[in-house]
Amino acid sequence: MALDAQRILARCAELAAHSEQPDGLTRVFLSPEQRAVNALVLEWMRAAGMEAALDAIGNCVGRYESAPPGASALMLGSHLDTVRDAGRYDGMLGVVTAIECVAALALRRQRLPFAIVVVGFGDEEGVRFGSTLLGSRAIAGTFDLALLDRPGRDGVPLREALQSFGLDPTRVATAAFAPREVAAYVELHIEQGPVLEAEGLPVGVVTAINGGYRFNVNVTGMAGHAGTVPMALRRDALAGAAECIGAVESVAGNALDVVGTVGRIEALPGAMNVIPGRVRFSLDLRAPTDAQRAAALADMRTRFEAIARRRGLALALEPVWEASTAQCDARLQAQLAAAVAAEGIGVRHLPSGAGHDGMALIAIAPIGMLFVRCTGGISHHPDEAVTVEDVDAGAHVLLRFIEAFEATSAAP
Ligand code: HGY
Ligand code: MN
Ligand code: MN
Repeated sequence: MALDAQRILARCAELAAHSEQPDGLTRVFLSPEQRAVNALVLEWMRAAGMEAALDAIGNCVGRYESAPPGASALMLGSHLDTVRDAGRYDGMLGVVTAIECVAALALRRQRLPFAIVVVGFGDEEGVRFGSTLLGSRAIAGTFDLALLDRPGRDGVPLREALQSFGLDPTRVATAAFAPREVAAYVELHIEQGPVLEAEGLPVGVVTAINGGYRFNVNVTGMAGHAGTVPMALRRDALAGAAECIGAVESVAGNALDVVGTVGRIEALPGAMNVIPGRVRFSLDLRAPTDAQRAAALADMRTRFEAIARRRGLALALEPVWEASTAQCDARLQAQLAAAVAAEGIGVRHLPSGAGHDGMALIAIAPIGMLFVRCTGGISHHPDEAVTVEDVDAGAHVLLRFIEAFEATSAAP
């Protein structure tokens, strides 16, 4: 089958070298590092027999034509951007493995009755602009043009960042695929959790991608002199935020499978001898069902408001992003499970607590995901790791799935 797992790992290492930080991996949307990585990925796509180019929002898009030409496509891929201080497989493994599978088909001059489109999405993590899935939403035709005015963490609006990258913000809509063009979207990704390792399995079939909210929570009190304002007279925004963050942990901790995370906090004016008057912290809240997620949010909101009232603070939740739980198509799950079994591997179905581009692509096509075991379930961390044997198993399962793929329904 000419799949080369060592080459997959070497290419992930090559991509990891393009980082904005000298001592670790951070690669954000529309950065010079993304430009370098795009050039490599487009080159690998072409070498694998694909027509490849950047689309209007900076995704790498490669097409391996069907025979006869012009058929709808099985879309594969994952994202090329990373979180801060990231691992080198979250996203990249899926893109490089998909390219490796197409290269194996091309080597055999094998054409299929459907096209294969491989996408390296430019922004899934949302690190620079807060809102996530920007690349896959553009492909799905659900990109919110209002986001073009959203400033990134560096203050540069998305519109300007696209222009500086050499892209025309007025053409973002041209990146969209019509539902009839995409028979299914299937993504290989590291599990980013401990289940496969705990059960001694190299791969697993994903049942659903948990939905999520992202908010900025703005807390406003009264700045003041740290030495003169008595404790009972303070309206300390940071002390109030700290109590709210405790409420995030207790609400999520008491609700089955709900997870709540505060990943970032800013306190102003930020001097040691000034009582913080303003605080902004992030809230990432997820659950297996939309109902569980909404109930947890309502509980958190009630507790935040009670804390704010008691402390004389103003509090506002600023929505940044929301995505519903995305169910993986049952027929795609069955086809992936058949490929796993055909490779002599036990079949394990499991949900994804992490978000993925399939949450956007489900708008135009049925979605499926194949997880690859990662060491200790560690991810979003430099210690993220996979074994060459598991990468080899993932690639062989994916290629077997591709060769046996039967288009299921059209767009849901
Ligand atoms: O946050 C997530 O779940 C994904 O890594 N974007
Ligand atoms: Mn991630
Ligand atoms: Mn990912």
